[in-house]
Amino acid sequence: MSRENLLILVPTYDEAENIEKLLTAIFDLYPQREVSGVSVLVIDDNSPDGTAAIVEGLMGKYEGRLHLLKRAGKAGLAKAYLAGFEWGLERGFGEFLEMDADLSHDPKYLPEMIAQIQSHDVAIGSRNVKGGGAEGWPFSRTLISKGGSLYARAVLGCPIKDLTGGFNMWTAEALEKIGLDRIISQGYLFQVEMKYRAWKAGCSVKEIPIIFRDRTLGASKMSKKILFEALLKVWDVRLSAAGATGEFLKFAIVGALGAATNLLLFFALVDLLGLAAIPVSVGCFWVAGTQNYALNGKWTFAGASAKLSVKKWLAFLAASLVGLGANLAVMQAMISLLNLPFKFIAQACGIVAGMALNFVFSKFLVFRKKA
Ligand SMILES: Nc1nc2c(ncn2[C@@H]2O[C@H](COP(=O)(O)OP(=O)(O)O)[C@@H](O)[C@H]2O)c(=O)[nH]1
Ligand SMILES: [Mg+2]
Repeated sequence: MSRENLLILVPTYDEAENIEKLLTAIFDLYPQREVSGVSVLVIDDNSPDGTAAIVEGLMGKYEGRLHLLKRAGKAGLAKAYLAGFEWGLERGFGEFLEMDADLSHDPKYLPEMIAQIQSHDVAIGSRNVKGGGAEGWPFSRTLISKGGSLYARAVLGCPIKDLTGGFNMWTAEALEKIGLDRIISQGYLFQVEMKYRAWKAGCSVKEIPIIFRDRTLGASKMSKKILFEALLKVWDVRLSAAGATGEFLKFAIVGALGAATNLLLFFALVDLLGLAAIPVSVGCFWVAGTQNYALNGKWTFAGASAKLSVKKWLAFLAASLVGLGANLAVMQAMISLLNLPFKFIAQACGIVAGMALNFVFSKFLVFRKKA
Protein backbone atom coordinates (compact mmCIF):
# COMPACT_ATOMS: atom_id res chain seq x y z
CA MET A 1 0.00 0.00 0.00
CA SER A 2 1.42 3.38 -0.83
CA ARG A 3 1.31 5.94 1.90
CA GLU A 4 0.45 9.45 0.89
CA ASN A 5 0.55 11.46 3.93
CA LEU A 6 3.40 11.48 6.38
CA LEU A 7 4.78 14.87 7.37
CA ILE A 8 8.18 14.94 9.07
CA LEU A 9 8.49 18.07 11.21
CA VAL A 10 11.95 19.46 11.88
CA PRO A 11 12.21 22.55 14.09
CA THR A 12 15.40 24.50 13.56
CA TYR A 13 17.27 27.23 15.30
CA ASP A 14 20.81 27.76 14.02
CA GLU A 15 21.18 24.40 12.33
CA ALA A 16 22.95 25.60 9.17
CA GLU A 17 25.66 22.98 9.66
CA ASN A 18 23.20 20.10 10.05
CA ILE A 19 20.04 20.68 8.07
CA GLU A 20 21.26 19.66 4.62
CA LYS A 21 22.80 16.44 5.95
CA LEU A 22 19.54 15.52 7.64
CA LEU A 23 17.35 16.30 4.63
CA THR A 24 19.68 14.37 2.33
CA ALA A 25 19.55 11.35 4.64
CA ILE A 26 15.74 11.44 4.79
CA PHE A 27 15.24 11.83 1.07
CA ASP A 28 17.88 9.17 0.30
CA LEU A 29 15.77 6.82 2.36
CA TYR A 30 12.53 7.92 0.68
CA PRO A 31 13.45 9.09 -2.82
CA GLN A 32 9.94 9.03 -4.25
CA ARG A 33 6.99 10.61 -2.59
CA GLU A 34 4.58 8.72 -4.82
CA VAL A 35 5.85 5.52 -3.21
CA SER A 36 6.72 6.59 0.31
CA GLY A 37 4.23 9.39 0.97
CA VAL A 38 6.90 11.24 2.93
CA SER A 39 7.16 15.06 3.02
CA VAL A 40 9.25 17.28 5.27
CA LEU A 41 8.38 20.58 6.91
CA VAL A 42 11.22 22.61 8.41
CA ILE A 43 10.01 25.11 11.00
CA ASP A 44 12.61 27.81 11.35
CA ASP A 45 12.48 30.60 13.92
CA ASN A 46 14.41 33.08 11.80
CA SER A 47 17.80 31.50 12.61
CA PRO A 48 20.55 34.13 12.42
CA ASP A 49 22.89 31.60 10.77
CA GLY A 50 20.76 31.39 7.64
CA THR A 51 19.28 27.90 8.10
CA ALA A 52 16.14 28.96 6.22
CA ALA A 53 18.10 30.07 3.15
CA ILE A 54 19.76 26.65 2.94
CA VAL A 55 16.35 24.96 3.04
CA GLU A 56 15.03 27.33 0.38
CA GLY A 57 18.02 26.45 -1.76
CA LEU A 58 17.07 22.77 -1.60
CA MET A 59 13.39 23.19 -2.35
CA GLY A 60 13.92 22.96 -6.09
CA LYS A 61 15.72 19.64 -5.72
CA TYR A 62 12.95 18.14 -3.58
CA GLU A 63 10.08 19.81 -5.31
CA GLY A 64 6.71 19.62 -3.64
CA ARG A 65 7.90 17.56 -0.71
CA LEU A 66 10.20 19.91 1.16
CA HIS A 67 8.40 22.77 2.85
CA LEU A 68 9.53 25.64 5.01
CA LEU A 69 7.56 27.44 7.68
CA LYS A 70 9.31 30.67 8.55
CA ARG A 71 8.55 32.21 11.89
CA ALA A 72 9.41 35.67 13.17
CA GLY A 73 11.85 34.79 15.96
CA LYS A 74 12.95 32.22 18.51
CA ALA A 75 9.80 31.28 20.39
CA GLY A 76 10.64 27.80 21.70
CA LEU A 77 10.08 24.26 20.56
CA ALA A 78 6.42 24.03 21.55
CA LYS A 79 5.23 26.98 19.48
CA ALA A 80 7.27 25.76 16.52
CA TYR A 81 5.78 22.27 16.65
CA LEU A 82 2.24 23.50 17.26
CA ALA A 83 2.51 25.75 14.22
CA GLY A 84 3.87 22.79 12.25
CA PHE A 85 1.02 20.48 13.29
CA GLU A 86 -1.51 23.13 12.35
CA TRP A 87 0.16 23.57 8.96
CA GLY A 88 0.02 19.82 8.31
CA LEU A 89 -3.50 19.25 9.63
CA GLU A 90 -4.81 22.02 7.39
CA ARG A 91 -3.29 20.20 4.43
CA GLY A 92 -4.74 16.85 5.38
CA PHE A 93 -1.65 14.96 6.49
CA GLY A 94 -2.57 11.83 8.42
CA GLU A 95 0.71 11.17 10.24
CA PHE A 96 3.28 13.41 11.84
CA LEU A 97 6.84 12.67 12.88
CA GLU A 98 8.93 14.98 15.02
CA MET A 99 12.71 14.91 14.85
CA ASP A 100 15.61 17.18 15.75
CA ALA A 101 17.71 18.76 13.03
CA ASP A 102 21.05 17.99 14.65
CA LEU A 103 21.27 14.33 13.53
CA SER A 104 20.80 13.09 17.09
CA HIS A 105 17.76 11.28 15.77
CA ASP A 106 19.03 8.89 13.11
CA PRO A 107 16.74 8.62 10.07
CA LYS A 108 17.55 4.91 9.93
CA TYR A 109 14.84 4.43 12.55
CA LEU A 110 12.14 5.94 10.36
CA PRO A 111 11.04 2.68 8.69
CA GLU A 112 10.47 0.98 12.06
CA MET A 113 8.54 3.96 13.41
CA ILE A 114 6.43 4.13 10.27
CA ALA A 115 5.77 0.38 10.54
CA GLN A 116 4.65 0.72 14.16
CA ILE A 117 2.32 3.68 13.56
CA GLN A 118 0.21 1.40 11.35
CA SER A 119 -1.04 -0.34 14.48
CA HIS A 120 -0.58 2.38 17.12
CA ASP A 121 -1.65 5.98 17.67
CA VAL A 122 1.77 7.06 18.90
CA ALA A 123 5.25 5.70 18.18
CA ILE A 124 8.10 6.92 20.36
CA GLY A 125 11.79 6.71 19.55
CA SER A 126 12.86 5.64 23.03
CA ARG A 127 16.25 5.69 24.75
CA ASN A 128 14.89 4.00 27.82
CA VAL A 129 13.70 0.63 26.54
CA LYS A 130 15.85 -2.45 25.94
CA GLY A 131 18.21 -1.80 23.03
CA GLY A 132 17.92 1.98 23.33
CA GLY A 133 20.35 4.49 24.77
CA ALA A 134 22.27 7.73 24.42
CA GLU A 135 25.80 8.13 23.11
CA GLY A 136 28.20 11.03 23.29
CA TRP A 137 26.46 12.76 26.14
CA PRO A 138 28.47 13.88 29.14
CA PHE A 139 27.48 12.03 32.31
CA SER A 140 25.67 15.12 33.60
CA ARG A 141 23.36 15.23 30.60
CA THR A 142 22.59 11.51 30.83
CA LEU A 143 21.75 12.00 34.48
CA ILE A 144 19.46 14.92 33.66
CA SER A 145 17.69 12.95 30.95
CA LYS A 146 17.27 9.72 32.95
CA GLY A 147 16.43 11.57 36.16
CA GLY A 148 14.03 13.86 34.30
CA SER A 149 12.16 10.97 32.74
CA LEU A 150 11.88 9.13 36.07
CA TYR A 151 10.77 12.27 37.88
CA ALA A 152 8.15 13.09 35.24
CA ARG A 153 6.91 9.48 35.25
CA ALA A 154 6.53 9.59 39.01
CA VAL A 155 4.76 12.95 39.11
CA LEU A 156 2.46 12.06 36.23
CA GLY A 157 1.95 8.40 37.08
CA CYS A 158 2.56 7.62 33.43
CA PRO A 159 4.23 4.37 32.27
CA ILE A 160 5.96 5.78 29.15
CA LYS A 161 9.70 5.24 29.63
CA ASP A 162 11.08 8.04 27.46
CA LEU A 163 8.88 11.02 28.21
CA THR A 164 11.38 13.74 27.41
CA GLY A 165 12.61 12.59 24.00
CA GLY A 166 11.77 14.47 20.83
CA PHE A 167 11.74 11.65 18.24
CA ASN A 168 8.04 10.88 18.10
CA MET A 169 5.31 9.96 15.68
CA TRP A 170 1.61 10.75 15.96
CA THR A 171 -1.44 9.99 13.90
CA ALA A 172 -3.73 12.93 13.17
CA GLU A 173 -6.35 11.26 15.39
CA ALA A 174 -3.85 11.13 18.26
CA LEU A 175 -3.24 14.87 17.88
CA GLU A 176 -6.97 15.43 17.96
CA LYS A 177 -7.34 13.35 21.12
CA ILE A 178 -4.49 15.24 22.77
CA GLY A 179 -6.20 18.58 22.03
CA LEU A 180 -3.37 20.79 20.86
CA ASP A 181 -5.13 23.98 21.97
CA ARG A 182 -4.98 22.75 25.56
CA ILE A 183 -1.18 22.32 25.65
CA ILE A 184 0.30 24.64 28.27
CA SER A 185 4.04 23.88 27.97
CA GLN A 186 6.31 26.29 26.19
CA GLY A 187 9.68 24.64 25.95
CA TYR A 188 11.33 21.39 26.88
CA LEU A 189 8.30 20.08 28.73
CA PHE A 190 6.24 20.12 25.56
CA GLN A 191 7.27 16.56 24.64
CA VAL A 192 6.37 15.31 28.11
CA GLU A 193 2.96 16.97 28.02
CA MET A 194 2.14 15.66 24.54
CA LYS A 195 2.90 12.06 25.52
CA TYR A 196 1.16 12.34 28.87
CA ARG A 197 -2.01 13.75 27.32
CA ALA A 198 -1.95 11.11 24.58
CA TRP A 199 -1.64 8.33 27.14
CA LYS A 200 -4.40 9.86 29.29
CA ALA A 201 -6.65 10.16 26.27
CA GLY A 202 -6.33 6.42 25.72
CA CYS A 203 -3.99 6.42 22.71
CA SER A 204 -2.01 3.23 22.13
CA VAL A 205 1.69 3.98 22.52
CA LYS A 206 4.64 1.98 21.20
CA GLU A 207 8.21 2.67 22.30
CA ILE A 208 10.85 1.75 19.75
CA PRO A 209 14.48 1.49 20.93
CA ILE A 210 16.77 4.14 19.45
CA ILE A 211 20.36 5.12 20.10
CA PHE A 212 20.43 8.89 20.51
CA ARG A 213 23.74 10.44 19.41
CA ASP A 214 24.68 13.83 20.76
CA ARG A 215 25.13 16.51 18.14
CA THR A 216 28.65 16.96 16.77
CA LEU A 217 27.90 20.30 15.08
CA GLY A 218 26.14 23.43 16.32
CA ALA A 219 25.05 24.16 19.87
CA SER A 220 22.33 22.76 22.10
CA LYS A 221 19.52 25.14 23.08
CA MET A 222 18.94 23.40 26.40
CA SER A 223 19.59 25.57 29.46
CA LYS A 224 19.54 25.30 33.24
CA LYS A 225 16.69 27.76 33.38
CA ILE A 226 14.56 25.59 31.12
CA LEU A 227 15.40 22.60 33.28
CA PHE A 228 14.45 24.09 36.64
CA GLU A 229 11.29 25.55 35.18
CA ALA A 230 10.36 22.07 34.02
CA LEU A 231 10.72 20.55 37.51
CA LEU A 232 7.83 22.62 38.82
CA LYS A 233 5.81 22.77 35.65
CA VAL A 234 5.40 19.00 35.48
CA TRP A 235 2.94 19.41 38.34
CA ASP A 236 1.14 22.05 36.37
CA VAL A 237 0.91 19.68 33.41
CA ARG A 238 -0.65 17.05 35.62
CA LEU A 239 -3.19 19.48 37.09
CA SER A 240 -4.18 21.01 33.76
CA ALA A 241 -4.71 17.60 32.21
CA ALA A 242 -7.07 16.78 35.09
CA GLY A 243 -9.71 19.22 33.78
CA ALA A 244 -12.08 20.75 36.34
CA THR A 245 -10.59 18.68 39.20
CA GLY A 246 -7.18 20.15 38.44
CA GLU A 247 -8.67 23.62 38.18
CA PHE A 248 -10.31 23.22 41.56
CA LEU A 249 -7.01 22.06 43.10
CA LYS A 250 -5.19 25.06 41.63
CA PHE A 251 -7.98 27.30 42.90
CA ALA A 252 -7.53 25.79 46.38
CA ILE A 253 -3.76 26.32 46.25
CA VAL A 254 -4.27 29.94 45.21
CA GLY A 255 -6.81 30.31 48.02
CA ALA A 256 -4.33 28.93 50.57
CA LEU A 257 -1.65 31.35 49.35
CA GLY A 258 -4.17 34.18 49.66
CA ALA A 259 -4.98 33.15 53.23
CA ALA A 260 -1.26 33.15 54.06
CA THR A 261 -0.85 36.68 52.65
CA ASN A 262 -3.93 37.80 54.53
CA LEU A 263 -2.67 36.40 57.85
CA LEU A 264 0.88 37.74 57.47
CA LEU A 265 -0.37 41.22 56.64
CA PHE A 266 -2.87 41.13 59.50
CA PHE A 267 -0.14 40.00 61.93
CA ALA A 268 2.23 42.77 60.82
CA LEU A 269 -0.34 45.58 60.94
CA VAL A 270 -2.39 44.57 63.98
CA ASP A 271 -0.02 42.62 66.22
CA LEU A 272 3.22 44.42 65.40
CA LEU A 273 2.04 47.94 64.56
CA GLY A 274 -1.08 48.02 66.73
CA LEU A 275 -3.61 49.15 64.08
CA ALA A 276 -7.34 48.46 64.55
CA ALA A 277 -8.38 44.92 63.65
CA ILE A 278 -11.62 45.54 61.72
CA PRO A 279 -10.38 48.03 59.09
CA VAL A 280 -7.15 46.06 58.68
CA SER A 281 -9.11 42.86 58.19
CA VAL A 282 -11.15 44.52 55.43
CA GLY A 283 -7.93 45.78 53.84
CA CYS A 284 -6.39 42.29 54.06
CA PHE A 285 -9.43 40.88 52.27
CA TRP A 286 -8.84 43.28 49.38
CA VAL A 287 -5.12 42.62 49.15
CA ALA A 288 -5.43 38.83 49.36
CA GLY A 289 -8.43 38.92 47.01
CA THR A 290 -6.42 40.85 44.46
CA GLN A 291 -3.56 38.38 44.72
CA ASN A 292 -6.01 35.51 44.23
CA TYR A 293 -7.54 37.26 41.26
CA ALA A 294 -4.18 37.68 39.53
CA LEU A 295 -3.03 34.10 40.22
CA ASN A 296 -6.34 32.58 39.17
CA GLY A 297 -6.41 34.63 35.99
CA LYS A 298 -2.83 33.87 35.07
CA TRP A 299 -2.64 30.26 36.29
CA THR A 300 -5.82 28.46 37.37
CA PHE A 301 -7.94 29.64 34.46
CA ALA A 302 -5.11 30.62 32.14
CA GLY A 303 -6.10 30.53 28.52
CA ALA A 304 -9.81 30.88 29.26
CA SER A 305 -9.59 34.65 29.31
CA ALA A 306 -5.98 35.66 29.35
CA LYS A 307 -6.35 39.40 29.93
CA LEU A 308 -6.92 40.80 33.38
CA SER A 309 -9.19 43.82 33.73
CA VAL A 310 -10.63 46.10 36.41
CA LYS A 311 -14.11 44.78 35.68
CA LYS A 312 -13.04 41.18 36.17
CA TRP A 313 -11.10 42.13 39.27
CA LEU A 314 -14.20 43.70 40.87
CA ALA A 315 -16.31 40.75 39.78
CA PHE A 316 -13.82 38.39 41.39
CA LEU A 317 -13.82 40.33 44.66
CA ALA A 318 -17.62 40.28 44.60
CA ALA A 319 -17.49 36.52 44.07
CA SER A 320 -15.11 36.27 47.01
CA LEU A 321 -17.59 38.21 49.15
CA VAL A 322 -20.35 35.81 48.11
CA GLY A 323 -18.01 32.98 49.10
CA LEU A 324 -17.37 34.64 52.44
CA GLY A 325 -21.14 35.00 52.96
CA ALA A 326 -21.65 31.29 52.25
CA ASN A 327 -18.82 30.48 54.65
CA LEU A 328 -20.48 32.48 57.46
CA ALA A 329 -23.95 31.09 56.74
CA VAL A 330 -22.84 27.45 56.71
CA MET A 331 -20.74 27.91 59.84
CA GLN A 332 -23.56 29.61 61.75
CA ALA A 333 -26.17 27.08 60.61
CA MET A 334 -24.02 24.12 61.65
CA ILE A 335 -23.26 25.62 65.04
CA SER A 336 -26.91 26.32 65.80
CA LEU A 337 -28.35 23.09 64.35
CA LEU A 338 -25.75 20.46 65.26
CA ASN A 339 -24.21 19.47 68.52
CA LEU A 340 -20.55 19.72 67.43
CA PRO A 341 -17.68 18.81 69.74
CA PHE A 342 -15.61 21.70 68.24
CA LYS A 343 -16.82 24.80 66.45
CA PHE A 344 -13.89 24.81 64.05
CA ILE A 345 -15.52 21.84 62.28
CA ALA A 346 -18.34 24.20 61.35
CA GLN A 347 -15.84 26.78 60.15
CA ALA A 348 -14.02 24.14 58.07
CA CYS A 349 -17.28 23.14 56.36
CA GLY A 350 -18.00 26.84 55.86
CA ILE A 351 -14.64 27.34 54.15
CA VAL A 352 -15.25 24.41 51.79
CA ALA A 353 -18.74 25.68 50.93
CA GLY A 354 -17.49 29.23 50.41
CA MET A 355 -14.63 28.07 48.24
CA ALA A 356 -16.85 25.83 46.13
CA LEU A 357 -19.27 28.68 45.50
CA ASN A 358 -16.44 31.08 44.76
CA PHE A 359 -14.96 28.52 42.35
CA VAL A 360 -18.22 28.16 40.45
CA PHE A 361 -18.63 31.95 40.21
CA SER A 362 -15.02 32.39 39.12
CA LYS A 363 -15.05 29.64 36.54
CA PHE A 364 -18.39 30.35 34.94
CA LEU A 365 -18.74 34.10 35.37
CA VAL A 366 -15.46 35.89 36.06
CA PHE A 367 -13.06 33.79 33.96
CA ARG A 368 -15.69 32.43 31.59
CA LYS A 369 -14.31 30.94 28.39
CA LYS A 370 -15.21 32.96 25.33
CA ALA A 371 -16.97 30.97 22.62
N1 LIG B 1 12.08 26.49 15.56
C1 LIG B 1 12.75 26.31 16.71
N2 LIG B 1 13.55 25.23 16.86
C2 LIG B 1 14.21 25.07 18.03
C3 LIG B 1 14.10 25.99 19.10
N3 LIG B 1 14.87 25.54 20.13
C4 LIG B 1 15.45 24.39 19.70
N4 LIG B 1 15.07 24.10 18.44
C5 LIG B 1 15.41 22.93 17.61
O1 LIG B 1 14.95 21.80 18.32
C6 LIG B 1 15.82 20.70 18.15
C7 LIG B 1 16.33 20.22 19.50
O2 LIG B 1 17.10 21.22 20.12
P1 LIG B 1 18.56 20.96 20.73
O3 LIG B 1 19.18 22.27 20.96
O4 LIG B 1 19.30 20.00 19.87
O5 LIG B 1 18.19 20.32 22.12
P2 LIG B 1 18.91 19.09 22.83
O6 LIG B 1 19.09 18.01 21.80
O7 LIG B 1 17.96 18.72 23.92
O8 LIG B 1 20.22 19.61 23.34
C8 LIG B 1 16.91 21.19 17.22
O9 LIG B 1 16.56 20.83 15.90
C9 LIG B 1 16.88 22.69 17.42
O10 LIG B 1 17.37 23.41 16.30
C10 LIG B 1 13.25 27.13 18.92
O11 LIG B 1 13.08 27.99 19.78
N5 LIG B 1 12.61 27.23 17.72
MG1 LIG C 1 20.02 18.08 20.10
